[in-house]
Formats: sequence, structure tokens, C-alpha cells
Amino acid sequence: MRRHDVLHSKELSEAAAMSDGKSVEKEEALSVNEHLKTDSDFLRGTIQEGLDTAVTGSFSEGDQQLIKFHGFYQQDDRDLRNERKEQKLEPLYSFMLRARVAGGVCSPEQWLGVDEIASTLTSSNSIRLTTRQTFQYHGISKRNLRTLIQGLDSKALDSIAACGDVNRNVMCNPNPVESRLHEQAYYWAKQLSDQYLPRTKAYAEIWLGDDKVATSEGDDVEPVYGKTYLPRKFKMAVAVPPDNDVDVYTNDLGFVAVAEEGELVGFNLVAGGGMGSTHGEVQTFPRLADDFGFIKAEDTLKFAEAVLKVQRDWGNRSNRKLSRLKYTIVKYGYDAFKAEVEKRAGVKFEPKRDVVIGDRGDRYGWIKGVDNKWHLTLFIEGGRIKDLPGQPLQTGLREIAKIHKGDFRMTSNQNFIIASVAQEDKAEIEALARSHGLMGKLITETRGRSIACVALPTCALAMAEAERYFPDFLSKVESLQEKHGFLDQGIVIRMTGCPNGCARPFAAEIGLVGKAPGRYNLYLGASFEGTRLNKLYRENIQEAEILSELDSLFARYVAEREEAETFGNFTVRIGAVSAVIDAAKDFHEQHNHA
Ligand code: SRM
Ligand code: SF4
Repeated sequence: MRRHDVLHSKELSEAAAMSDGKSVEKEEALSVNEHLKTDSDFLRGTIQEGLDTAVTGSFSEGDQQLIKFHGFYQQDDRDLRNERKEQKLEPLYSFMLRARVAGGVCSPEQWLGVDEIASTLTSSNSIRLTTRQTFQYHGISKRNLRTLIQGLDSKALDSIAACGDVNRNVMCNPNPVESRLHEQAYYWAKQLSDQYLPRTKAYAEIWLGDDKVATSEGDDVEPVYGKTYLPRKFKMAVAVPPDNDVDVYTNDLGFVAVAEEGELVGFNLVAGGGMGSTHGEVQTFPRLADDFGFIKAEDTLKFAEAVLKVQRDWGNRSNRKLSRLKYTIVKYGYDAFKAEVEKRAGVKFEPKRDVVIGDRGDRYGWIKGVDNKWHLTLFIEGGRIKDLPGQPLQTGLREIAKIHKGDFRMTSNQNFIIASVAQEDKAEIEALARSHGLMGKLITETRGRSIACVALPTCALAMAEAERYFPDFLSKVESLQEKHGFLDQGIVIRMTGCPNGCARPFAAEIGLVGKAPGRYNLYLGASFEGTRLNKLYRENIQEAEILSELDSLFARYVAEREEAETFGNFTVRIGAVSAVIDAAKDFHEQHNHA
């Protein structure tokens, strides 16, 4: 038994005793994934053998779980599923690979590599910016996986831990305007990303051809994770207020920067956020993180490691639907969790410092930073970088990368920043952006703040469209805003193809969550800033009904709103939905309309 397995049983009992004073946790059967991880020889499984098997485009079932830790998912084109079935062919398997890019920062040189891979090794011929500041490729065949990963490696990029039961890509506010503060916040995001990478050599061996390193039971290969890693995925973000583009409260662990005279002094630590839920299963729910208090910057890693280890040891390893940190905190209680984190960190939380949490949108166009460098934020609809008719977006970014001397930053709203442009280079970059359709279109305040997940045709879990349908849907909402005379105001609208919440829909003022083809649940009432969840308003409705509901609500909003009242706050004040205060209790409370 490894050290933390011993701790696991002991601390489970202690924590359970702490939370209700007497009960002792019953051990439940471990989930299949726990056995897979244990038996995987630190994430190797039989991936290597699967890769060399040419008779099928897929991996074995077990390896399909393990490849996630290496950054990719097996998928099939759902648009072609029935046709292939009728032809008695195996599904058209391909892979989605997600890179790990802490804080979304990459160099033009790296981008040229990313771009070349998309054009030569993927059938989607596109790059997809994600809601966590990185990029994905879709449509990679099994035989191209190794070449692709080696291509990324040649540009000092990788995909390890982009998916799987580990700390994922760490987000950080990408705003380069306040350069000093951003630099300090980014430093910690990078530390959090690097420190909690899996230490196994499996990735290097399988994909980069490194020699196999022998391991044995006694080897401390993974000092933080242990051989069974975390119970589930784990997400961290660093916010630099007032910007909340990283939606810090939706993360398992969030660091809200606290500055004094422009210098970072520490963070307000928040923990226990997450969006995923399952329709009809009330024990699952989205949740926003709790505030735990202020920590000094130099204690950042102590606290992060303490939280990771508590989740490692206390998290549910039997039911993967209930294994995120949010459920651990709800189960053991805020106080018990906090005390355990302080104990393991060896430091106590100080009272939370006052900070103002503001907008979650990106600032489009040119902005001048304090260092006199210019930064250009480009709106990328649906995060999809592709050469479209009349809008060769991918080519445009390639041409810019060839001449750009600063860096690039991906945003958590699926957008792209060309950062640190000198005054004398500004005109040339703008000309390239304009001539390739990357600039020049009017982006409304609502569209600029709204996001949709990938969904169909690649996502295996999608119940309805999102990325492909969302632009047209938004145009209809914009027409309604125009009709009611408030198109100049932004509403945060988010759509996902299912309740897993990849575009953080439960933190949107208007959230649309796929139920079935063409059908969505409509959620209302989140705050503009991302500090309150929304709630179900109408269930399983189609576009006409959604628009009709919004039409009536917009009419009332314009007539009855208080000064500077946001749409989300308005829907709560008039009682369209009640405010979610305790997600575990309130989120599923049925509303009259639902
Ligand atoms: Fe996600 C699963 C796409 C951000 C919660 N997510 C998936 C998969 C891999 C589907 C699957 O398991 O087969 C999707 C692949 C679709 C495709 O074809 O590309 C997928 N998630 C995405 C991305 C690409 C959406 C996007 O449009 O940008 C985002 C990639 C982020 C990244 O770069 O790491 C993405 N996913 C999120 C977020 C938002 C965030 O983290 O800020 C969430 C909600 C926050 C959270 O984790 O609670 C999210 N994805 C999920 C879940 C639900 C987890 C849960 O706790 O229940 C799943 C399903 C699962 O894990 O079982 C999921
Ligand atoms: Fe797929 Fe659902 Fe995530 Fe959308 S929210 S990408 S449909 S898992």
C-alpha cells in the first residue's frame, strides 16, 4: 500500500467523524477507472501496443481512458455515424488532441508550428481555441498521433495532463495591459502548471521515443498524485481583478490576485467550483467556489498542494459523477475541509481581502499597455480558426505570426490576443488582420461576451448543437435586443450541447443547455460578473419558444429595470427565478415555469 492509500482510509474516517461527529465512512467499491489507473504502470497501459495495431483506428476500452492523461480523446464523426453503420463499417474513428498552454501564452514561432500541424496532420483543417485558454485539434488519425505530438514537442509544446484525472491547463488573465501585475500573476499560473504535472515518463516513452524507465511498487514516481492520481479532473485559474475572464469561481481552485501599489502581494483563495451535472440527477449540480481567505503569494504552492492532496485522499473514488472537489467540500463540510487544508499547508488563511470582481468579457481591438506596447484582441467566433470563404482566418494568423515580435495569448472566451506590438509595427499587423477577416466586423457587447462549446459533430456527449448553431441563434437574440432598444448593452449568453457545462453555461445570465436535438433547457439569473449561478426557467424548449420567452423578458427589462441593473440581476429581482445561494440545495429547486 502506498503512503497516501494509508492516509486515504485513515483520513476518510477522521473527516467523516469530524463532519457529523460520529459516523465512520463506509468504503464503497472503487470505480473501473481507479483499477485502470492502478494497473496502468503510471499511465502506460497498452497504449504503445494499441498504437502499433493497424487493423483498427481505435484503442482498447481501457486505453481510451488512459490516453486522456496524454491529452487526447478517441472520437468519431457523429454526422457520419448512421451512414457508416448502414455500410457495416466501423465508426470513422479519429482523435481530438488538446495542448497544455499555461495562461494561454505562446510565441509566434510556436504558433507557426501549431498552424502547420493543423494543415498537415488533421482532417478538420482547423485549430479550435478552447474555453480554458488553449487549443485543440480535431480529426487526427491514429497513425498521425505520434508525428503530431513530436511536432508539438519540437516547438516546446505538449499535451500531457491537458485531460485526465490531474491538474489541467491552468488559466490566467491574459491581459497584458497591466504588464507588471500580469507578469506576476502569470508567474504563479506557470508554477501551478509545472509543479503539478504528472512525473511519469510514460508520455516521453510512448510519444517521443525515450527509453523505458523501469518502475516498481516502491518507486515514488508521483510524489503528489500517487499511482491512482486524483479521483477526477482538477482545474485551477488565476484571476486579476477586476477582470474575471477566467470565471474564477467555476474552478476547483481559484486564485484571485490581490495587489498593493501595483505589486502582487497574494491571493484570495476560492475552492469548490465546477459546472458539470447530469440532467435529472439531483445529486449532481453545478457549483461556484467558496471563498476561503487570503494567502500570501509565497504560500501559493503550499496551499495548492494541500488542496490537491485533500482532494486526492478525501475525493470520491467510487462514483465519478460525484468525485469533483465541489462534492468533497459539500460532503465533509466547509470547516472540516478548511481545517484540513490549513493543517497540511502548515499555514492559516488570513481574512479575505476586498477586491472588485468585474467583467468576464475580453476587450476587443487595440489597447495600449503601461509599457507603451500595443495589444490587439481579435474576436474568434466559436474559437474556430479556419480558412472560411472570404475570411481566411488561419492564413491571417499565420501571416501575422511570420512578422510579429511579441507573443500571442489565447483567452478563456476562445479569443486571440496579439500582444506587445511596438507602435511602428501596429499598422502592418492591423492591415493583415483586416485583409484576412480577423477585424472589421461589428461585434455586439452580447456576442463579444458569449460562448458556446464544441458539441456536434465531434463531442461524444453532445445532445444538441452548440458551436455550429450559436452564431445564428445570437443574431436572433441581437435582433430582439435591437427591437427593445438595448443592443448597446451586453448580456452573458452561453450555450452547451449537454449539461457537462464546457462553456460554463450555469454561470451565464442566459444559459442554454442541450437536452435533445434542437431542444434546450433555458437558465436565467446568474450575475453578470460570475459570482452567482443561474437556475432552470424553462425545460426542453425549442428556438421559437426560447426567443418568445426572451422577447417578453426583454420587454419587461426595458420597462422595469433599475438604474444600471444587469439582465441577470433583473430576472432574479422580478422573481422569474430565485437566486441560487446554496447550489447543493437551491439549484434543482423546481421553478413554476419549469
Ligand atoms: Fe469539457 C468533457 C470539450 C471546458 C466540463 N469536454 C468534454 C469532452 C472531452 C467530451 C468527452 O468527454 O468525450 C469535450 C470534447 C469536445 C470536442 O469534440 O472537442 C469537451 N471542454 C471542452 C472544451 C473544448 C469546450 C470548448 O468549446 O472550448 C473545453 C476545453 C477546455 C480546456 O482547454 O481544457 C472544455 N469542460 C470545460 C469546462 C469549462 C472550464 O473548465 O472552465 C467545463 C466546466 C467546468 C468543470 O470542469 O466543471 C467542462 N467537460 C466537462 C465535463 C463535466 C465534468 C464534471 O465535473 O462532471 C465533461 C464530462 C466528463 O468529464 O465526464 C467534459
Ligand atoms: Fe460536449 Fe457537453 Fe462539453 Fe459541449 S458541454 S463539449 S456537448 S461535453
